This record gives sequence, C-alpha cells and structure tokens, in this order.
Amino acid sequence: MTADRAVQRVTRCRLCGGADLHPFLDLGAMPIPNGFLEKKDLGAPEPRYPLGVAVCETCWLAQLTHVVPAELMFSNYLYVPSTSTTMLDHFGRLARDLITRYRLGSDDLVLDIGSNDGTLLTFFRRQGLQVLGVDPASNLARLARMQGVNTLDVLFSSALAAEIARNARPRLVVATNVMAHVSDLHDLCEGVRTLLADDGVLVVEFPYLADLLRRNEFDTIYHEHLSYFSLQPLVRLFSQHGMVVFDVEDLPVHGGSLRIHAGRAGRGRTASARVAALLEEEARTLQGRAAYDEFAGRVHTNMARLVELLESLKADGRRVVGYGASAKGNVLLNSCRVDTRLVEYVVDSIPYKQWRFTPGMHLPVYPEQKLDEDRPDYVLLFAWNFLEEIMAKQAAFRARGGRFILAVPDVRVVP
Ligand code: JHZ
Ligand code: ZN
Repeated sequence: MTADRAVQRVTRCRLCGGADLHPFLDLGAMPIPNGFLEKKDLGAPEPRYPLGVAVCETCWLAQLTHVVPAELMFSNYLYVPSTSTTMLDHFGRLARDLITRYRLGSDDLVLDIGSNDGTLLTFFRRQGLQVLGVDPASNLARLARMQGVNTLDVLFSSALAAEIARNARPRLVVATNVMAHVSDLHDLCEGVRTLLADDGVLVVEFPYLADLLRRNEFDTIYHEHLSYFSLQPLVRLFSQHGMVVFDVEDLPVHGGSLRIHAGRAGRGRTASARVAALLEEEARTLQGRAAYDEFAGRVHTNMARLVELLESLKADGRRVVGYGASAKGNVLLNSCRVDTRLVEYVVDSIPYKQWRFTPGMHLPVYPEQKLDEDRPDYVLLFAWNFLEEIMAKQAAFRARGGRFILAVPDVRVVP
C-alpha cells in the first residue's frame, strides 16, 4: 500500500527555492523506518512512502525527493542517544569544550534545539549552567524533565524563539543531529538569530554529506532526514539571516559529521582558515553531478553484494541475525528486500523496540542477550556507527567464532 495522498513531491529546493533538482538515488517505497510494529499490527496493511534523494544544482543542498507529514514521524519518537556510551562520551566532551571555549558561567543559558531526552544538557547542568531543552516528542521531554532538564515539548520556531527571548537570551544554542529533520530552515535561522545573546554562539552538528557519499552511507537516507548538508549551503543559509559561520570541525560520530560555530555577523567575526579550506574543497568535489551519480552506482553494487552474501550463507546453512534495530537497518532491509528468510531477527538494547517488529520486513526485535542463548553464526551490524562499542561488548560472541557482517561502507565480514 502506498500512501500517496500524504506524501508531497519536492519540486523546489527547500533552501534556495531553485527548481534544478538532480535526483540521484531512489531506494523505492518503504515504511517510515522508525515505525516499529506490535504483533497485533502485523496483519494490517502498512503504508509505504517513496524514498529518494536529489541534489539542488543551484545551492548544492541534497534533499529528499518526497516528504512525509511530520506528525507521522515525530510525536512519539524512539531514538534515545543516551543508550550509547559513544554518544555519552561525545556529548560530555562537547559540553566541556564549549564551556571552556566560550567561557560560559553559571549565569549563562544554554538552549538545545531537538534536545531529545536531555542527555546533552545534563552535562551543562552539572557544570552549573542554566539549561532549556526544546523537543516536540513529549515522551522524550518527559524523560528529560525527570533528569532535571527543563524542556518545552514543542517544535522550535521563530515564534517560540521570540517568546523565549522575552525572558532570557541564551549565550549558546546547540542543535545536534536535528537540522536534517527541520522543514523550514529559514524559520529556524530567524529564530536563532532573534534569540541569541549579542555575543551568543550557535553550534550545529550534522552528518557530513561528503562522508555520506565517500563512505556509501545510503542507509542514513530516510524519510525523517529531509536534508543532507555540506558546509556551503549552510554558510549561504546563515548569511541570509545575518549570521556568519566562523569555524568548523570534523567529527567521527555518525559516520563522519561536521560541527559548525556561527554567530551574528558584524561582531568582528570572520570565517576561519578551516572554513575557507573546506569551502574550497567542496567547490571541487561536491558541486557537480559526478560525486552523486558515482555514489549511487556504488550503493547499487553494495546492495546486490549484500544480498548475494546472505543468500550464499543461507545456502551453506549458516544462521544470520541483525544487530541494532536502527532506522538505518530498516532502510537497508527494505531497500534490499531482506526479510526473516535471510536475517532471522534483530537484537537491540532499547526496551521500546524489543518484542516489536521492524517496519516492512517484520524481523522480530529481541534484547541483546538473545545472542548468548541462541548463538547464531553471523551478525549483520545495522548500527555500524557503533562498530567499536558493539564489537567490544560482544567479545564473547566473537571468541566463540561469531562473526560480524558490515554493509557500509562496503560489504565485508569482520573476523
Ligand atoms: P542509531 C539515529 O539513526 C536517529 P538510527 C536519528 N534520526 C538520526 O538523525 C541519526 O541517528 C543521526 C542499538 N544499540 O543510534 C540502539 C544496541 O542495541 O545508529 C539503537 O536502536 N546496542 C535521530 O536509528 C541502534 O542500535 C549497543 O551497544 O539509525 C543504533 O541506532 C548500541 C551502542 C546500540 O540510530
Ligand atoms: Zn538549492
């Protein structure tokens, strides 16, 4: 069943309004990849939504070709980063770095857009700073409040920003892994600009498009992620709203991310040498169709190789299961049409996902302990962004001869 009426085909770039959109990868129609099912729902028809990506040949923002209404995706959101020590360490370091770099003190307010369960803000709070989270997922806002993180469960907007600014102007606004989800980028920027204290800084982290392409991370393309950013389109966006991107850093998280620092223009802030160098590199490598079309070619090859590998393991009588019921995993399963015949089930540490079924392919999700009891031969790692953490955790499984399969960046078996 394709839910055509709810879907909007994108004909204009969401950043610059340009009409020259070059579609480069079509993953086919599939359910929303965070829509885990309960057993009672398995017989019911499941809506599928087109999943494809295009790049704007005017501003080079990569973006979905079709958009699904936000209420279908975010009202009860299941993603909780605090379940991973990789992300906890990352957020702890981020908070410490920013407190030092911007000399933040106990009178200063930090506002987190897309604050999820409040994990990042707890690190600022522990250092005595004032914090405010904004996240539309009420279930997560509740968790945040339980940790003492003041959180508004609404979508961030310029109207909300104006309201907040009447009482307090943050010296730091952070937005980690949220820009991709934002429908109205201009409204967000306008909001941040009105809200920030005069010397305030906006810090944004997002998976970097250049890494996505280079590392064949096609499974990070899904309905929730409306945009796939490189630096150039963001510099353009911020400058349209009187802000300047004055620094950029490379980060290993989520398969390669960027962290940018921006503030109001005209405070003597100018782009660092790192910003200039990266913009120059992007002009050479990302502003032409080739990078995108070649990526799509590699992805199709990898998808075919994965299915071939799973088929041959099956033919040899080997048992394969999945690890990490991530949204990425569901994109991979649905786009390669891999069901329980080739991958029996998935294990995952998040209680909300356990005892449910993956959208589309209906793999059952069990707690991680299932691996010890069941002892399958191979584990297909859907959460490749946590490779080291999960390999360390599963040392016993590996010592018994269990092996990991990776599909990203390329299909390989890890001994
Ligand atoms: P994980 C998320 O994508 C969601 P997803 C989001 N849309 C986004 O933008 C990106 O990240 C950046 C499990 N796990 O975090 C937990 C274990 O079982 O890569 C998760 O279900 N054991 C906001 O959904 C999954 O793996 C472990 O030891 O692709 C990882 O999903 C660890 C570390 C994780 O998210
Ligand atoms: Zn554009």
